[in-house]
Amino acid sequence: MAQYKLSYFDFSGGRGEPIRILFHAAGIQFEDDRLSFEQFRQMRKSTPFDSVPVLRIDNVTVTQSNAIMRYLGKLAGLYPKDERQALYCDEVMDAVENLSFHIGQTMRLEGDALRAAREALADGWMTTFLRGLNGLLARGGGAYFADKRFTVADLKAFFVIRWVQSGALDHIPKDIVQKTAPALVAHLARIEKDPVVVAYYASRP
Ligand SMILES: N[C@@H](CCC(=O)N[C@@H](CS)C(=O)NCC(=O)O)C(=O)O
Repeated sequence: MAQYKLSYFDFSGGRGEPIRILFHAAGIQFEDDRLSFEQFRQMRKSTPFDSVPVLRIDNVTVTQSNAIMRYLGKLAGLYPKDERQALYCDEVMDAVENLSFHIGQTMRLEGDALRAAREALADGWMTTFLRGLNGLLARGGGAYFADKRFTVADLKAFFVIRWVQSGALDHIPKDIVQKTAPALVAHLARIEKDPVVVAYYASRP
């Protein structure tokens, strides 16, 4: 049996937490290597793309959160077998990754530069993204993005939408999701209560 080690920051969000949940859903044991920012600073140059998450499978290093999620989603039965539904799933995941990239570009800014960048993001690309994602949810039937059931796409969207509306991102209005894409707020509540998510947190100390 393969040995898995996932390296990511020690918090319940971002690109790493959905991967942890999928390991649990697939019933696969893994080493949960939770990094402090100092540990990340020391190890980042040894990663293929200067970033985490990094997954080690035996002695092989793999990156890219969406690719890892698809791999585990297939093992957990949470990725569509139907090609068209898989396409819808991938579309959501790539769009979310795009938003994460845009937010990431603002993370090291401070003061007026941070305010200007975040306000421009909120009024511009983030609003476009939220409208688009709202549309993809409607296309999926309103409850889930693809396959009329919980898939890796719902998990990917959940963590970034929760982050956006948490108020943790300075200068991003807390009500931006509610105002722009109310169906995504209902989606958050649905995914938070999904048995896959609930079972993972129930398994944690
Ligand atoms: N496309 C990559 C992006 C990875 C990425 O940017 N990860 C962030 C953390 S969530 C990171 O390591 N950032 C390093 C930095 O901002 O210095 C993926 O999906 O895994």
